[in-house]
Order: sequence, then structure tokens, then C-alpha cells
Amino acid sequence: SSTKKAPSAKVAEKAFRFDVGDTKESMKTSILNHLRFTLARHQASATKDEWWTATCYAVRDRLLDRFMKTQAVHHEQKVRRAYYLSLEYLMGRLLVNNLHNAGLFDQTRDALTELGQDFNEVCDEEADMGLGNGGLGRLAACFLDSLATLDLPAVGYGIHYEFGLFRQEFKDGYQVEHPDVWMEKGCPWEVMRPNYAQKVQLYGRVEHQMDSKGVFKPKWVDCKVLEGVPYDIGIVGHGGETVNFLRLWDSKSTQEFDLNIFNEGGYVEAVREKAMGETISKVLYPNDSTENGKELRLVQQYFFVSCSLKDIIRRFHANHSDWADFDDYNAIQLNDTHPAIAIPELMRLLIDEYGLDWDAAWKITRNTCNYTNHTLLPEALEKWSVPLFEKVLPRHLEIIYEINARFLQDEVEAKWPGDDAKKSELSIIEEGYPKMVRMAYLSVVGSTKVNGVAALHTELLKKHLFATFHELYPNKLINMTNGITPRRWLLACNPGLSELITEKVGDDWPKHLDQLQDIAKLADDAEFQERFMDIKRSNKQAFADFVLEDSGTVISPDALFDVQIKRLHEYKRQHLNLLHILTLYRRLLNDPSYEMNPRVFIFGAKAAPGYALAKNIIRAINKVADKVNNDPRINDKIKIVFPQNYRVTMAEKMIPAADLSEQISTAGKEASGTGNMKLALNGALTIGTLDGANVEIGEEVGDDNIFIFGNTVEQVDAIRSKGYNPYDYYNSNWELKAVIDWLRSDYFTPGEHDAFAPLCSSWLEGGDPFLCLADYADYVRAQEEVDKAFSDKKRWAKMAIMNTARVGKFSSDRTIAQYAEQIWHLKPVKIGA
Ligand code: GPQ
Repeated sequence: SSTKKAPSAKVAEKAFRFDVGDTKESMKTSILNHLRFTLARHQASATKDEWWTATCYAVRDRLLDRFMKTQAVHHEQKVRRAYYLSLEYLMGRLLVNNLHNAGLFDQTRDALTELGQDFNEVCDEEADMGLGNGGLGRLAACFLDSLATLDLPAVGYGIHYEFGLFRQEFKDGYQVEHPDVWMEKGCPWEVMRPNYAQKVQLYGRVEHQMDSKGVFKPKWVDCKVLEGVPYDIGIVGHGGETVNFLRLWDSKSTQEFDLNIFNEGGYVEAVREKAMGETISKVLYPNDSTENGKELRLVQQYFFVSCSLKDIIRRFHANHSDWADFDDYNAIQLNDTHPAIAIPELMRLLIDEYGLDWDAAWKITRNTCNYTNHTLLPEALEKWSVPLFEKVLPRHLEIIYEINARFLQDEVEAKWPGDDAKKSELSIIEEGYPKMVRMAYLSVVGSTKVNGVAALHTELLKKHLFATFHELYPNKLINMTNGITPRRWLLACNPGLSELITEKVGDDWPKHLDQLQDIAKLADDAEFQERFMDIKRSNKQAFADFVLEDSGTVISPDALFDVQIKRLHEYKRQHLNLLHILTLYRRLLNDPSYEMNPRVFIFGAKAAPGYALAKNIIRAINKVADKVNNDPRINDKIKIVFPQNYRVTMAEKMIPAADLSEQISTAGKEASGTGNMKLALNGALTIGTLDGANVEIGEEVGDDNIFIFGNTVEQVDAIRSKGYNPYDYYNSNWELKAVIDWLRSDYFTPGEHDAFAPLCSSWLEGGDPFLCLADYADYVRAQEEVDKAFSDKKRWAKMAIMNTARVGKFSSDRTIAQYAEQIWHLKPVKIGA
């Protein structure tokens, strides 16, 4: 359908296949070459997804060129490296970000346009790489971007899941999960590296055999053996000099996987078992902030940790021979306790495989490892039963017992002589039936530094979860407030605002986000306000177009866009948001002249498939949306949109369009939050509790530019210790009572009774564990203030500008610079042109 003339065949003939230049012509040639020689396609018959694949390959060529250079420099200079171990990487799409970071954006867009392709449509072919659940996985992805941008030598290690986080569909308001086939069109970014494959043992038992000197040595025997095959994805920093990589392990069975069964002639069993070996990297566990103790999950953790440590040791040996140097050249960061098995695994490798003695191995291990804690929620703290451990990792269990015995004797006994209560409190092994291995305690004991992810969170770690450890190790616990990459979360997702900012402060801000401060002086400037808000309006229009296409719902870009996007969880309180929506709906029905600015409530959320109450909340929002969106009585004053399958790519459309950012967790429950930072950066005002990083966002933007409500951590504690009774609030607030009763009726599900009984009882009979009712009145009050502020267009514009101007602190470059200085002792390494 394009009217553009196809380039002559001569261009292709002249093409040099390995031209990695950065001009438009060079990009064109590469794209055409890949269409022809990688995909076997004539230009005329190539489909959109083939154009996308060819473009990715053209970009990848340039990345790989710089990647090899980066690795060569790191190797030659024998640099110290940081290794990020994470079970999750929520990468989203890579094309547009890689183009921006590599400095190829304009040329590639123009090349595709001249080749008769719609650039945005080509980019839209890319599936999200959704190998993570939520904030923890997205943080890992932002960190990779900052590590490369800051020229820090680093490698990310994880699992090459065949299926990422499930695809979500709504049927009759219910969430339905489908497998996420993200590699359907192939993944042109990755390079398989069979030469770096590693073997991993599992199961079996430990024999203590006498060696030639008469010393008993442990031997792990009768194991199953798996193979991990790595896939590498280049990670290009902004400015494009350093290209680090993410190495993801894919599991394969080996001949040795289960020899015994073959020998016994159990052929079908053997094939079944062999298939099991390939299932280890099949699927990401969809739990966010909950642990579920499944064997396969422990196997996944050990599989990727063992492959990664062996790879780290291989790289170390390429440059060094003395084990005493190991911790001088390697820093390992454990992203939550998911990779905590790295501590006993490194001990096992050093002692059993390389013959070091315990003390030398322990010194190396503890000096190398560091641990990031992402939650205080008890249900998220990983514990593995001792019997399961013994079955899957018998040698590691022995090592953990030894670590624990020495820790209790040499450290706890030394500090608190004779205090057995302290020993059982701090023990890595929790007594009970069955006994459990406390992975968080193992991580604290085996690490040099332990960090929280926001100031308040770290304080609470010191006061509660790790209080006694903090007494024992006063310098171990530190704070590293989270951040987000401004490349993805402003430059790439909000081109309109990015251009305006660049016009005012120059084009250095994506690397130095503090420079946004300079637009604060324009916050009162009428012309700047108008341009800022025009950009917001066109982002809202673009999102409204998407919503219309997606669901047929019409929303107005003049309404207030009120956005809550995050995993569905009781502590995040989407159901408190719902109580407010019902309150407004009821007010409008009771009084048609009730004054309020039209609002669009926007949700994006997935619930863990086994989390019944979270799923009930999803259905409630969907059913209330059906009713409200089709109720002619309220004159379109309220719309509710809840698009299916929220993911990184959808966040990139919602965040630039948001006016209001809902950060309404129960105080003390959200470790940090990072969506709060993304939304504020894009000029959304926060309505939030004093929780997680909201506290620090408030400090930066100032009290006048944020809507804080609700009970503080101290007040929540006080309410609980007095004995919280939600009925006190329910019975004394007639409006609150009315909306809960309304939801309990079949008004929103005609003919279907008790549809929301689980939700409604959680507020009342269930004791309202997250204090929705206690915070309801103040939330509604704060929302009225929001409405009033929105009526004053100039005031709102000023507040929005101040938010963008003052959140430079929350660049993940700042976070990573702090990790590099305080935890990893890591220096930038310039790669040069
Ligand atoms: N977080 Cl423990 C997750 O996304 N998944 C988890 O399993 C745990 C924590 C989040 C946490 O809830 C947010 O407050 C943080 O901002 C985020 O980790 C990154 O630190």
C-alpha cells in the first residue's frame, strides 16, 4: 500500500554484509541483507514481523560489535566485575530502547520509512520479554540499563524461560491465564552459546569417603545431571560504548540424567524423567511477593545459580590462578533470596571441587556475596523444608548446617554467651515439624552487605525483620533507594515531553536526571505550562485511542486520568480505590448535580493464579466497570478502564497519559515501589500513603505537590495493638457502610448473588488485614483535594511540572552508582570508540 518506490536491486548488490556503520544508508543495507540472507525473503513479499526481525538483526550486529570490544577490554584490563543474580528480568521490548541507547534511533526510523515501512508498526511486532512478575523483575532490567550506561563491568544471570509471565484475559470479568509464548517469532536479540554450557547435579546422596591421606571427604553421588545452555542478550548503555550482557540459562537433559532408570529397563520412566530435565526452564512462577515451596522452584533456583557460579569461576580462571584474589575481582548481588543457594553452592565448589579449606572458602564466599531484601511481608520470606532440601540438594543441606553451627557458636555465642533464646531466634534452621531453612537468614549470614530498597523499608528492616542481626552486625544493613531508567521511562516512552525538556535543558538529561531541576523555574510560566499540558493531553488522546480500539470504551482526554498499575495484591489496596469509585458513583446517583471533574479510573494488574481474593477484586473492578461505563445517569462523569494483560509495553502507554498516580498501600507494606517514580517523572501527581519510596518522593517534590493521606506506620501499629475492629469504621460511616453493602448485593452482577462475598468479608468478618476501612475517610478526603486541584488548570500544571522537575533522584543511575561505590567497590571502565 506504500507509494514509496522500492530501492533498486543495486543497493542490495553493493551491500556489504558486515557493515556495522551508523548511518541511515548503512542501516538500510543491513536490514535488506538480513531480510535476504537471514530470512530468505524478497523485500516485496516480506511481512511486518520479518521487517521487525531483520531490523533487530541489523541493530544486533552493531551491538555485538561493541559487545566483543567491551568484553575484550574487560578481559585485557582484568577488571573487577559485578554479577547480578536474579530469577526475574522484566525487560519488555528491546528494539526502541536499543536504538535510543546505541544512537541509532533517527537513522533506523528513517531507513525503515524510506523502505516503505511504518516504523511504529514494525516496532509493535515485538513481543514483550516478560520474564518477571513485577517490581523486582523490572528493577533488575532497569539496573542492567544503568550498569551499561555507567560503563560498569557487569553481567546479569537468570533463566531462559520458554514461557514468561502468563498472558491475562478477562472472561465475564474473571481473570483467565494463558501461556506467554514470547518467542513465537524467535528472539533475534539472543545468541546461543553452547560452548559455555555447564553441567549441574541434583538429587542423589552424600557419601563420606576416605581419601589417600586418610581424611574423610564428602562425595555427592548418584545424582541426576542437567545441562545449562546459555543465551546471551547484549545490554547497551546510553551513549552506546559499553555493551554488557544478560546470560540466561536454558535447561537440557543429558545422557547421565538418570542412567539408573535406563539400566533397570524402565524405558518409559526414563523418557519421562528426561523430559523433566527440559521442564526446568519452561515457565516463570507467577507469584509476586509470595513463596510457595514447590520443588521445581528450588530446582530452578539451584540450576541457574550453579550454572552462573561455574561460569563466573571459569571467567576468573581465564585471568587469575590464586583463589585468594577471587573476592578482589568478583562481587555477586543476590536479588532477593531467590538465588541465596549461591552461598552454600560457592562453598561446595570451593571445598569439594577445588579443595579449599572451610575458613578460606567462607572468607571468599562472604566477601563476594551481597543480598537485597525487597519485602517485609512474612508470606514472601522464602523457607524450604529440610526434607525437601535433603532430597534435592543433600550436600548443600550439610553445608548449611555447618554454616549455621559455626555462626551460632563463633558469632552468636560470642556476642550473647549462654543465650539460647538468641540462638534459636537467629538460627538459619527453624525448629518445627518439618524443620525449615530460612533463606533470608542464610543470606544475611553469608553476605557482606544487606540492603533495603527505600529509606523507610531499610529502617523497618533494622527495627523488625533483621533487628537482632543489626545488633550483631551493625554495619551490614544499608539503604539503596530504588530507581528507574530514564531512558525507557521518559526518553523512549514519552517523546513529546522528552523533546520539550531537551529544548529547555539540553540533551544530557537522560544521563544526568538531576538536570530536570532546571525546568522548575518554568513551572509558573504560562507558555511552558501550556506546552507541558498539551503534551499530556496528546498522550491521553493516544491512550484513549488505544482504549477505544482495545475495548470499545470511549474516554475523554479532558477527564482526570487516575492510574493504578501494579500487581494485584491486598496490601497494594486496589480495593480501597474501588471503595472510592463506588463512593463517587453513589454520590452521582443520589445527587445528579454532584460536582466533580470527570474521571477515568485506569487499572493494570495481574493476580497470581492461585490468589483467590486478588482474583475476586479483579472481577469486582470489571463488574463495577460494566455497570458504571454503561450508566447513562451519570453523564460519563466516571469511566473505568481495566485493559487485559497489563505488561511493560502497556505501562509505556499509560504512564505518559496519567494525571494521578495511586500509591495507596498500607503504610509499612510496600518496600519501595517504582511505578510511583515512573509516574511522577512523567508529570503525574501522587496520591499516596507514607509508605516505601513515597516518603522520599514527597521529600523531593514538596508537600504542596503530593497528596498524602492515611495512617502512618506508627499509627498502623497503634491501631493494631489496640485491637483493630473494622466494624467500628463500618458502623460509624454511613457512606462506607452503604458502598460495602452495595457491593454485597447483586447490583453489579444481576441475578448472581454473593459474587463479591470473599472481598466484602475480607473487609469485615476477615478483619480487614490491610486497614482499608481505617484509611477510607482520609482517602476520600484526599481525593476531594485532588479534584479541587484539578479544577484549577494552572495550579495543576504547576504541580505536574514540579513533579517532573524534582524526581531526578530516582534515576537508577543514582541507585547503581551507590551500589557500585558502597557495595561492589566497582569502577567504570571506558571502552572508547
Ligand atoms: N517485590 Cl519480595 C516484587 O516485585 N516481588 C517480590 O517477590 C518482592 C518484592 C517488589 C516490592 O514489592 C516493591 O515495593 C519494590 O519496589 C520492588 O520489589 C523492587 O525493589
